[in-house]
Amino acid sequence: MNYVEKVLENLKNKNPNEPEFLQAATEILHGLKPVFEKHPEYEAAALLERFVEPERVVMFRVPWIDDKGKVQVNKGYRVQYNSAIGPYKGGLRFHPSVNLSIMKFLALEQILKNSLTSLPIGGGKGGSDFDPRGKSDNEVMRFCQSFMTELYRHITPDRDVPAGDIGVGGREIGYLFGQYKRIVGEYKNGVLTGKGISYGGSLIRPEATGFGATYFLVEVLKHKGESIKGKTFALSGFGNVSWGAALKITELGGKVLCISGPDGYVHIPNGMTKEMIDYMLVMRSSGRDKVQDLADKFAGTTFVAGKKPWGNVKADIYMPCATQNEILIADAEAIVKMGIKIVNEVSNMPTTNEAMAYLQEHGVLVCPSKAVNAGGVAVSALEMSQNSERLSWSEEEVDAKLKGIMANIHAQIAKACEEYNLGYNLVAGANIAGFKKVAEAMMAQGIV
Ligand code: 2IT
Repeated sequence: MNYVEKVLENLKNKNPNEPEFLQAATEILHGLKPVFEKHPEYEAAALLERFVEPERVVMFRVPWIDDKGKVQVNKGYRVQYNSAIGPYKGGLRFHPSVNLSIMKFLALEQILKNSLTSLPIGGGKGGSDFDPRGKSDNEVMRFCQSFMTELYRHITPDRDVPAGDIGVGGREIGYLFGQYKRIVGEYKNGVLTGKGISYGGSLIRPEATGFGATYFLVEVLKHKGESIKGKTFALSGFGNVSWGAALKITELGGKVLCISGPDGYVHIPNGMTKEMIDYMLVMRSSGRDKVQDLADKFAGTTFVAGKKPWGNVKADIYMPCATQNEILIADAEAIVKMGIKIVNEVSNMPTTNEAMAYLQEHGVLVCPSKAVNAGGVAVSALEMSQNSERLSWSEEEVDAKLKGIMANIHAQIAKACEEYNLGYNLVAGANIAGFKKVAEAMMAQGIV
């Protein structure tokens, strides 16, 4: 058995109840095989054994009192996975599905994603199984305050810098920051990113993940001698990420033919208008979590209950923007059958390993999420820079930097593909390009 397979076997034996974590680890480690063939010194330093083991995992109780006066208890997590190239950096997810496996998969992906941005940020992730759906503003505030009352002792602007993810947006970051400031008694706004503009947030951070995903796609299309203008898109989700993507795609002359939610998808045959895209924010902040609201409000749209867009909406490019494992093997088969040529993954790990293999074997170009969605965390790192120098940059400045970062990620991946003879396999190239810098930093820093 080769080195990578040995480490993977051991990982499976030691973490048998963590399917999402093992899925991400398998995908990444298989992609890294050529690196270890080229660098036998990595095996001697047990680099991979150290890379897959988180530096630290914090799990804690989050007690809070709901509006009826009843005591509620949730689980809280922070996975501080790898700090070889910078302080731990990654979002907080509040969703009932959150467990240790999901936290570890997200944190592991985040290490390579953050490395790809070329900015000095390590990998981390956190969150809670708290369900924000149907909660009042006061309940969300009390929950966030309790969550931070434990988390604060594990984070500082130089140690670990959380941000948002599913279920954590500007409102939650505000409450979390308020409580952090109150406990430590100092104004350290670099401890969280995704803040409001009035207290140290960065312009373009809300748009960054969706804009970055579109800028990455622009590079991929350029490589093929094409552009976004006139192309049609099927998006899933209707949160912050798909909102930003819909905005930028539409601005660049593409047409967004659908978005989706847990209740089904909405087909928009003429493409989303600016009013519809703006309405996504209203739907999200309503806390209803129903995409049907869009079809109820706008004529010329159709709500399809209980279905995903994949294989049902014909478009040039598919962009999953909802959550992990939204493209299963049956969806992959439907995608191939429909003749879809590009899947631009935006949500973290939207495709199962089986579905990914099927898509690639059948000639679908998959742009991997750890590269495609890196614009979000990249602008978070730019927010940290602005906080450090106590200045705010203009919208144009941040957007130009984001574009440059996404183009650079594409260039790094293309270079890794060339170096390792991978053709234009962006999935394999992204793993290798992201890992390279982390591996070099870990080797330089000794056995830690
Ligand atoms: O998955 C992600 O990259 C995020 N949720 C953003 C993380 C961040 O620190 O901005």
